[in-house]
Amino acid sequence: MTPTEQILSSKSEALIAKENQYGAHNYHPLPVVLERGEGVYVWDVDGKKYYDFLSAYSAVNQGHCHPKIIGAMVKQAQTLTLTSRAFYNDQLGVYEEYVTNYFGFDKVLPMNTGAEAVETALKLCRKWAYEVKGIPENEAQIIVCENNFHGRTTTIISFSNDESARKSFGPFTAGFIKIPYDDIEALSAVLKSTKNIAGFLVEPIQGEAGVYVPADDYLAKAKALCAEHNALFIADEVQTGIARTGRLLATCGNCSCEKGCENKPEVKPDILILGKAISGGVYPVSAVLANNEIMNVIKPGQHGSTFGGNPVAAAVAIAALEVVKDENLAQNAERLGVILRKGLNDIASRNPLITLVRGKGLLNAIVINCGEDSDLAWDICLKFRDYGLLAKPTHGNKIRLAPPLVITETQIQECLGIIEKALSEFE
Ligand code: IF1
Repeated sequence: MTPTEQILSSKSEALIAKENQYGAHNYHPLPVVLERGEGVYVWDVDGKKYYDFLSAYSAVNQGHCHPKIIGAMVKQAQTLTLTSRAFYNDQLGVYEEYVTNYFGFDKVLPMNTGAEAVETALKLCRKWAYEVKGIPENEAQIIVCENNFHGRTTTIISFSNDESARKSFGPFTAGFIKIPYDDIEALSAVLKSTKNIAGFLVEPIQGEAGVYVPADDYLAKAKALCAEHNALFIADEVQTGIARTGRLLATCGNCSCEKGCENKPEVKPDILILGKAISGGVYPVSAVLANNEIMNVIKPGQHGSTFGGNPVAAAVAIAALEVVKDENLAQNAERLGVILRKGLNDIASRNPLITLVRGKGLLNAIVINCGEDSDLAWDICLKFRDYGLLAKPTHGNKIRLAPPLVITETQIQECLGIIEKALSEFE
């Protein structure tokens, strides 16, 4: 039985119709039209309040419209927004010093979107492979994992195995080798098979694939294997970074400190890719960090972007990263993630609809007892919506549950109540 759904207001319907008529149909949003966000809450155009359990795919870790980040944006936006990199500006160097010290790297290459940062990392890795490692020109191979998600550019979808992301977008970029995720033997075998491996690009947790958390020692072993074979360990922390998984970076191993990779050199990436919450979801900011022997292969005029490193991005990112430390968001995510997963497992013990709970920190997912092509997870998300919680299925039968990291334990308990109540209507 599909429970009756919340009726959309004429105001919502009209705005949805506008998007359908004038916007490309490249998304299938949940039928809710939002007009305001604050902290863990968003409101629709009719004033109904919701818990945001998607956090714009982990971009608003600091909560919607965080006053400190908004204040930094407004102040800089009223002063100087964009110079291009044809000239220096008074914000970029200050940000570059701040973010490289924050994560423990020599240099940063500032970009705007996550996909741009991934593309930048791939180019950097290839250039290092030819000019430092000595791989013959155009022979570089980069290892990636099956069921990866790194963005939607033509090169990135070239190494995706998601047919809906690839179909009719060829021809594709060569130079990538796919291996199973969380399989150290497979990585070792490819690294031994050829001297032309430039690097290994991996998500510390596969978000889009349904929040797959690898074995505890996977990343450390992968990093060690890459070092043994002089290949670069490239961590895509666009979604898992910035305190989302209960530590500043998911590649930090098991510490809940704020010092990032410095504390866990055995899993410190050679190239770190950040995006989304590096700006608190306020402005498109992404970043590629590396030490000099890698980053210095890029010379003037060899890479860049109009908005990359603009003054507003610089000011916003400093504020967003300060909030992460000032408000102990990594520790909060760690503590509340344990409480959330325990609560979800308790619900699963009473309701067979949840077959699995998985995640780390406040990046979690429940697997629903249905096929990947079933509409049940979607219908459950509609019912979550009716009861005041917004979430969305990923790959059919998994529902990602990822609230802003500023959420409180009381709010987590209230959301567990909403989740159980909604699920009970499908029993
Ligand atoms: C969509 C997914 C999440 C990312 C990782 C790079 C990027 C992303 C690990 C690219 C972006 C976004 C893209 C957005 C939905 C969302 C997403 F469902 F697509 F896969 F989060 F899991 N690396 N992820 O997760 O960053 O260019 O988007 O700034 O495309 O629908 P971007």
